[in-house]
Amino acid sequence: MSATTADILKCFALPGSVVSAAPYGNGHINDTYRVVCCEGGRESRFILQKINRNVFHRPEEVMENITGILGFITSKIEASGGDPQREALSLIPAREGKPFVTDEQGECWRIYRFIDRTVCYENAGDEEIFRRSAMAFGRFQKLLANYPAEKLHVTIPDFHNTPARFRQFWNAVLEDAAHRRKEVEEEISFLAEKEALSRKLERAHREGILPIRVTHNDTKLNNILFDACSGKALCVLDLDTVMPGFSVTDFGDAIRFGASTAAEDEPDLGKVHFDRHLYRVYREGFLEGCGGSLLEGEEALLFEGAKVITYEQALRFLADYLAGDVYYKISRPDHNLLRARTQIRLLQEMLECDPLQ
Ligand code: ADP
Ligand code: GN1
Ligand code: MG
Repeated sequence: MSATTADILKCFALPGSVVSAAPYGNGHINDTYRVVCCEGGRESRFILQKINRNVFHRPEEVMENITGILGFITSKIEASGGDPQREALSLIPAREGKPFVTDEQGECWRIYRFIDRTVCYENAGDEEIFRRSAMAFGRFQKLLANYPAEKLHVTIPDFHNTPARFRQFWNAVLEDAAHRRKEVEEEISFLAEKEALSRKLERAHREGILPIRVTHNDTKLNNILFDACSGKALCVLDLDTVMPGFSVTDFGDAIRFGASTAAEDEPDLGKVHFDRHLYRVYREGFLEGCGGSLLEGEEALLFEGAKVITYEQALRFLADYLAGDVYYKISRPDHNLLRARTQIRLLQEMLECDPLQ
């Protein structure tokens, strides 16, 4: 445990003494640690996170959103006879009363209760797991349907504004800060050719087909915990990006990650395919989870959402590769390039099929 983590942990009223704090999970954004405490021979676990300030410029606004959302979700879970301690994240307040601590460097830290006896999946593999995650994300959206959206801070402006993402990508190409442009001309041309895709959802919104809702905005499978015993999709995690958005974007983000035959960073593109069966499984689960709350026009745009978000993610990964890996965590020099290539491969296959046929 580093001196910093030890000092931060002292700011929270944890039970007994801290036994360990070690890096945990596979998130690309925050620094996550699993903390083990011991009191009278009894162990309890927590998740300590340092919010990435490079990504979230106003972490206190992120925390304000999260406390509001968790309060809202918790009372709904209680009202329906559920167990909010397992079905929702719960924050441990700092000793001075706030739900987070800011250190001398201005870094913002928070602690969640670790939800025990759960599993987190990095890929779908089993279709039943994927179906359950779809229902959970659909339900999450339904649960927040009447959350006062005007209370939410926009934690990352233009987060899923794909035309803006295209402009950021193009700037990264022009700047070529890491001198990598020459290696990726083929990928750049493909993405530039498909620029029209970036405008599809915004246009549908302007035409009144796609309403703004409160959405999760980061619906990867590894942002859900499953009950280890029952297999139920138990708890939706990673609430940093809950903001007003489009339902089809939440749908699409889960598809590009989970309806793939390989990991997001698979180096062998021969293994990367868009899995139409998994797509159908997720679609069914998501619609069931939404419980009839989607409009006909939104339902018709679900596959469009998947294509647009896969395209957007390719833009984001490749832009970060060109910029010199300044946004996503990487564990090899070409990590963002590998990620961009899997998204391009998935998009190419999506563009050539109708998954409902
Ligand atoms: P990031 O924003 O970096 O993706 P997450 O909030 O998604 O961070 O957390 C990273 C990982 O930590 C998750 O994918 C999950 O495996 C694990 N995790 C997060 N919160 C909890 C929790 N309360 N209980 C158990 N595991 C958790
Ligand atoms: C990031 O935090 P994590 O790993 O769940 C990113 C998502 C991307 C995803 C790609 C705040 O999600 O938008 O889709 O990586 N989160 C943020 O794997 O940028
Ligand atoms: Mg995450």
